Amino acid sequence: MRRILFPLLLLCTISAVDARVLAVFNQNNYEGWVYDRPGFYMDTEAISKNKIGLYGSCTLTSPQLNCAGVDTVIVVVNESYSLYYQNDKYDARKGSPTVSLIDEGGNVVKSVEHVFSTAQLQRVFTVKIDISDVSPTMLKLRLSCPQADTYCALYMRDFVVEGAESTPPVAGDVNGDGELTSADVTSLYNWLLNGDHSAIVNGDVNGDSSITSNDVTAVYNFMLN
Ligand SMILES: [Ca+2]
Ligand SMILES: [Ca+2]
Repeated sequence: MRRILFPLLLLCTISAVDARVLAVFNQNNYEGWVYDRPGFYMDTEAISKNKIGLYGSCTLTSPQLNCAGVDTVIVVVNESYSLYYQNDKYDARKGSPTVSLIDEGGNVVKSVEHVFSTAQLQRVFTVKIDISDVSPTMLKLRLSCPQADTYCALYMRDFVVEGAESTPPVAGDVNGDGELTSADVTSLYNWLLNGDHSAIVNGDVNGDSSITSNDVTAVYNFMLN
């Protein structure tokens, strides 16, 4: 059963060598995302039926992303709409959302503010964050809008977080740390025996679209050759 749980992940890691999918947020895939709106509770069922609104102090935070080997995190928002009340005091661009990457301790390691241009409305947009100089590989993505005196709101329903790699993957590098070692075998065993996929980035070593003991054999073959 476990062998078929990752068809999407496997397809992504195989077909997109230079950019793999790190996380997806849409109506069918919102597990692990945390919507934080003080004084307001929105459960996952509600998230599945609504666009996520960001304004004031609201944030939307991704599950942990394994960014090993990733040089650029790319957020591709496929459907959104934004509201501005622009006047002499409030500037649309300054009120546009912020995209941040945070480490396991909750610290912001990278941040891109004002991701919109001066356009009043952008339904589709892309944000790229260079993390080539960032040490931690386990990161979370956080979307937020400026606090307080801005009149801005962003509503989203569908976006993808991708990781672009500048270096080609190492054959048999299951855990994505850029090296072929016994840790890659351990990563596969942790999945096959315990269902722990936290250290698997490219588990389908032999390219048959499933993760099985044959991939352990494939890793050993790469080690021997
Ligand atoms: Ca490795
Ligand atoms: Ca396989």
